[in-house]
Amino acid sequence: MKNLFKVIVAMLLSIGILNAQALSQTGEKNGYEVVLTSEKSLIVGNNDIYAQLSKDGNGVTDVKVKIKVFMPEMPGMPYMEYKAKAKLVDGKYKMMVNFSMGGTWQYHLKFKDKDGKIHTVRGSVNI
Ligand SMILES: [Cu+2]
Repeated sequence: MKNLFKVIVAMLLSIGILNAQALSQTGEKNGYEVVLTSEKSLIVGNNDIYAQLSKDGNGVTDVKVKIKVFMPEMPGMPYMEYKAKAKLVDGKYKMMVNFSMGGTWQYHLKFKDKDGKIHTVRGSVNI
């Protein structure tokens, strides 16, 4: 019984640590503010990532958003990438991103405004 209690405490602690590593990044491009988040920590495999856009303090929901994540070629490992299109859900752009391995992934978050102009926010995440 005591051991079971220890296991449960250890699990709760690890969940807390994982949650603490949820994605939270901000970017800025051409007057647009971009906030990139995840509810859970990023993992190897499928992840739901959310992008919230605003301009002059107002939410922007009339653009098309997509993301490309990629890892450069490394010794013994080819270039890897994954692309996803976002869907607008409750004012946030939601996209499913698959990271095929751990490590540092670069991302290009692109969004096309109603004038057809494409804006790109660049960054990186660690898995
Ligand atoms: Cu790699």
